[in-house]
Amino acid sequence: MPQPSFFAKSVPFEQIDKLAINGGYSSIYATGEPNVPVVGNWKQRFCRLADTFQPVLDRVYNFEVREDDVWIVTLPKCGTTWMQELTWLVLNQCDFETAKSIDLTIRSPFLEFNGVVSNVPHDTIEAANELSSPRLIKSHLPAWLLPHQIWTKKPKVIYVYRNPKDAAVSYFHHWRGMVGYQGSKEDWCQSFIDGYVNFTPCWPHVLDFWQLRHEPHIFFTSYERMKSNLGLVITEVAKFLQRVVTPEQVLQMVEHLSFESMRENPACNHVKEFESMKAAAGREVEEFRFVRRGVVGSHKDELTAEVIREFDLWSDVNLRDYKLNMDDFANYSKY
Ligand code: PPS
Repeated sequence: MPQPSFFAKSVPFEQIDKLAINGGYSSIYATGEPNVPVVGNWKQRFCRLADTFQPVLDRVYNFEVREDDVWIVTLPKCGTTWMQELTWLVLNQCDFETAKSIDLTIRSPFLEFNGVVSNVPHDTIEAANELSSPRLIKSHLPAWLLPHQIWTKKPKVIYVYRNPKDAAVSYFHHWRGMVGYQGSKEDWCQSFIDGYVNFTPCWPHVLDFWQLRHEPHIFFTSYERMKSNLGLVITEVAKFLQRVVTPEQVLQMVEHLSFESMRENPACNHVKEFESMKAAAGREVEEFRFVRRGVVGSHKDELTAEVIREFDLWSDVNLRDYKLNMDDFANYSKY
């Protein structure tokens, strides 16, 4: 029997009772030293995940990577879908027709989705295995939980950062709409800060990719940059992937990728995932539009001053030793 690559320590129920819908959560640790450099002592690094992820993690870790894959890695709600659609178009000669007619989750699978929703027939790891090259694959896992071949075969990896206050607000709406969370926004934010929601803790996730940003196969950018100059980010992604996009195609993409267009585009609103989550939960959930608000700084009118202060303090504590602040991540450009 091969040794498992990870082990799980259960999170006591009292710590997650405000968050968990049902089932437990665990802190996942690596069994051996990861083959990618991580910030801090790898033995103390963990990632919090619902226990439904446990059957999926080794399958993900041992997933067969191809050199010409492109990976989109993010914390949840940081502009993943937006960047997936952008990158898919760059890789597929701006084939807008196919982009509109085939759900993005089919064109670009979410590798560990069966950890989020375990009792669905669609196996996203199998789907990713069967996809023809060049594949575009999404993951929210931290660097050291990703398929280990990423760090030897070195396919291109695009990492999108977003201000955690905005990401947490967006994640709250997602958790309510997609998963049926009934708790308060304040409890949700506290769980995010304390690192009890899937894929957290947040800052080590960001910092691992930040320290890799100069590697030729890593492209680090932000939701904030996409909002401030989408055309520029499109040309940078094309450069990174060594693909050609004409100025006219950039204009067409900017239109296709605008908030308004994507909001009205069923292929980009995770309709299939939403349906399978609803079916798996066997319950009604309130109307939820995935492409929701699309604003930089949305936390300002959605969080209280006290919660914002807590977030800022937490960021400061986590970034101080690295002499970094949130603008460093939001403004960074590889080129
Ligand atoms: S997920 O579930 O992790 O894959 O979510 P993710 O795609 O990372 O993030 C969803 C947020 O991205 C916003 N979004 C956009 N903003 C601006 N323009 C466009 N075209 C766009 N497409 C998606 C989406 O609205 C979510 O953010 P919030 O703040 O909730 O609006």
